[in-house]
Amino acid sequence: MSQSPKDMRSWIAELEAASELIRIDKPVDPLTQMGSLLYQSREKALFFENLPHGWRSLGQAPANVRHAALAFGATEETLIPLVAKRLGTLIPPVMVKQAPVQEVILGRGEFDLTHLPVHIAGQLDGGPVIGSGLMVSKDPDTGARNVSFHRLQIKGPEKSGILLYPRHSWKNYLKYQERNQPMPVAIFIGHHPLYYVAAATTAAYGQDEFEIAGGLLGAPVRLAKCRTVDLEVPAEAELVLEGHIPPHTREDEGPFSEFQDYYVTGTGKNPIVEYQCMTRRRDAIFKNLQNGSEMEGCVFHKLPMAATIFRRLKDVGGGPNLHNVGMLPGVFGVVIQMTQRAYGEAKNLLLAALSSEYHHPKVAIAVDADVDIFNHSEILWAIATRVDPQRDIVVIPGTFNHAMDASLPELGAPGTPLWQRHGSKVLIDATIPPPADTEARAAFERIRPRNPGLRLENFAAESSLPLVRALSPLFFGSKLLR
Ligand SMILES: Cc1cc2nc3c(=O)[nH]c(=O)nc-3n(C[C@H](O)[C@H](O)[C@H](O)COP(=O)(O)O)c2cc1C
Ligand SMILES: [Mn+2]
Repeated sequence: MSQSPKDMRSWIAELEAASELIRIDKPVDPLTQMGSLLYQSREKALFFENLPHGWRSLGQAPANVRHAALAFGATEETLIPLVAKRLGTLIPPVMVKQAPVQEVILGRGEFDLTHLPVHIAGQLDGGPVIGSGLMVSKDPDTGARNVSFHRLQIKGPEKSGILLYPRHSWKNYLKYQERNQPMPVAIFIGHHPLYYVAAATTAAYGQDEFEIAGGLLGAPVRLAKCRTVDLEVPAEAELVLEGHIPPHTREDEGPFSEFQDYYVTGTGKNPIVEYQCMTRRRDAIFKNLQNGSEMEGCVFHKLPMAATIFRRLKDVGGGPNLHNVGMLPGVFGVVIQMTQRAYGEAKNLLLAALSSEYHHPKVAIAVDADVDIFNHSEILWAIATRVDPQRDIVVIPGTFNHAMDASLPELGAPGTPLWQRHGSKVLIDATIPPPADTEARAAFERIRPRNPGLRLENFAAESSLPLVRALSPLFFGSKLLR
């Protein structure tokens, strides 16, 4: 283990060593070109080396679950149980005096947000949006810290819009607004992905996400005091914006390429951020983060959500036989992989999964251990072949749903305390009878070939071997053959 703390530079090196990083040395225009390149790169991270104003930037890192597993030293299958376990450990941060992120300190008039390589992701986006900013704010009553993601639409050299979804930072903001005071904020950009996972974790109100980050990292987060606000930021971040969100001010914000793969939700009259200071490393690297279904933003949405729900479910009914939890594309669906101990147990877990820290889950599906939850056609197969709709599908009407679910009726508007969607939820139990009921379970025994260990390449003609080898991950990737 190296002594130096994990940061975005160690992450870039790790990606490159794993052949997961593509360097781009040709000039790229963030406003017209970068979004398209990020959108295409679902397999590899991109490192832009030639951006306007001399900037370099990292994007699509993690591009997928394989990259996320690399960041945690896990595999696709062990990732969620491992993160769930680490979420149970909180390590308080430590304060440091020397902070690389404060090598350069720029006051009002000395920095210009429009010179950052902030990109426009989608065709209908309202403008360039910082998607990689993690905002630190405090509860003015208790001083408790909160760290969370917020889209920041650039509106001028020292000003951005902000979407404050009704959760912890919004709650903090409403307290400041009540007092007619601006909310001081510090936004850090560019760090190791475990910081991003911690920021995307919704825990109890008042829980400092830097303690969560410490638990995920297995080491305390190193914090430095900000220069113009009474807040702390990670010393090894790449860049920090210090500012405040004025009370009552609302301006047009959005549309923006969002996590469900739509533009419109959240668009409206939203608060703004005014910045008075930028600090950064001398050779700071920017971080671009693109949203959209199954883009980098979704990896950060889904990973802590699945792990948090896993943590809740593992104790439902005194310890079920829970194997894994996965989120579906668009983030409103959750899949529980479990083996029921008794009839009806899956429904109990499904109810719990629909009512967690997170607003997103609307569709909850339970499947057995023999269903590969990383293969969505397997999940659809289980629904089609293991579900008696009148018995196994339950719709719960009149629930509180995620305010950015376009399929449900919207109440209130973004930027107001009434903003929500009032809709419904559905649970689908696609598990099979418990192992104790051997006879009933036997009807669902899956087909396996005789001699599953045989390998096609040992039988194919010499001339066909290259073809067989090229396709072998497809032939032998099936978990049923293992
Ligand atoms: C990629 C990504 C983008 C997000 N963008 C926003 C956003 O623009 N506004 C917002 O309020 N929450 C956004 N979130 C959600 C929250 O930051 C996140 O879920 C976090 O848990 C909320 O923290 P809090 O509950 O401590 O306030 C985003 C999450 C991710 C993963
Ligand atoms: Mn929080």
